[in-house]
Amino acid sequence: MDQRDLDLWHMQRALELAAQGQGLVEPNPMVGCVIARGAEIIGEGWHRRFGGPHAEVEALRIAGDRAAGATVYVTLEPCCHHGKTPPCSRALREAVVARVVVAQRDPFPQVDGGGVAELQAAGVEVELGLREDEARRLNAPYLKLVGSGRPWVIAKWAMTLDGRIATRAGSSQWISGEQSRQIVHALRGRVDAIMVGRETALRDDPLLTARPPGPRTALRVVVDTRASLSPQSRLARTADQSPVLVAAGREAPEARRQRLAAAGCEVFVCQPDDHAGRLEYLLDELGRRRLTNVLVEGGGRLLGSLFDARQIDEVHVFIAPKLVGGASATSPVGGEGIAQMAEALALQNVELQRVGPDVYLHARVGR
Ligand code: AOF
Ligand code: ZN
Repeated sequence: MDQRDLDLWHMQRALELAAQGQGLVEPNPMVGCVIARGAEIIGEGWHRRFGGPHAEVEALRIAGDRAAGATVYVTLEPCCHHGKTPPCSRALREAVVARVVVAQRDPFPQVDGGGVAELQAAGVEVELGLREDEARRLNAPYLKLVGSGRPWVIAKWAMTLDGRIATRAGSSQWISGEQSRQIVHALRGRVDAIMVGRETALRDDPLLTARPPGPRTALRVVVDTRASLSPQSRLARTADQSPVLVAAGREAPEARRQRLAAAGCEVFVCQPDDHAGRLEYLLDELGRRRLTNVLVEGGGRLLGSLFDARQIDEVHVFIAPKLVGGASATSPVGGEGIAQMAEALALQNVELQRVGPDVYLHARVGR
């Protein structure tokens, strides 16, 4: 293996390590680190949980004195700020490593090139950009939050082969099979918020919790302009166990707001007068709270509004081999939609899988 292949190989390993932090580190990025002498790995680590040691520190601890003169592979630029832990750039300098290979720059304002600059100033050879696309894909939600102040929006739906999320009479349980629903629960267990529209909350009376629980407990959000969620709903009745936010509009009657607040829900008023404006206002607020991933579970109206506002970043779709027909049966994404096929949202990184009787497709929205 020549040096370039060796570099790619070790960075691949660092990316795999980083991915193990998913659901545990947010709103921090996932970061993995490998320390090597030639082909031999002498230390590795990853950022395991929010507030915990950074990947480089873990890997340096294992490598010990052998880190001197070694090459460090890290999926994100080493930090140079005093956060919850001392700067990694300093730890690397003190370990007198010879070379640091970085997949991508950290746009976090307190780092943003400073980590690389500090290492170079200390005479460490730095290479930036190896497997950068993969690193960016892995941390796309973190990058979006740091860059735009808004969370990464994941749309999820289950539909029949003829593209319906309910029959003409509104019956929707169940479309997908048991194994598909387990995947949804795993998704719920790693995101920061789970969002539905008012109609879905009313019709399905969902709990929106992960069963079994995952690494994090999501904030449950109902987009409910008139604050019409019933205090008797399963969401409101469990608000003391896991939080519920009702995203209302200014026109929501005061009595309803108070009733929901008394039931333990947080009522958040989205100020704008138009639906699209209110949604963006809500996403900004979720971003301010450092929520990184938001899972939107429908219904068609909410997903349509998000689609029209170009706010969907990723889709997870379960297609059941069933037909229900009916011109009035709901389809997954409503809203205005687009007129010309050439304007369709193009999906990238499409992954397909068979799950029990269903087909599971997930993909990113191209930008
Ligand atoms: C690294 N290695 O493994 C990670 C980094 O809250 P703190 O102190 O953990 O700092 C969070 C910031 O540190 C985060 O926003 C990102 O810029 C960087 N994360 N940096 O060198 C790591 N997790
Ligand atoms: Zn660090």
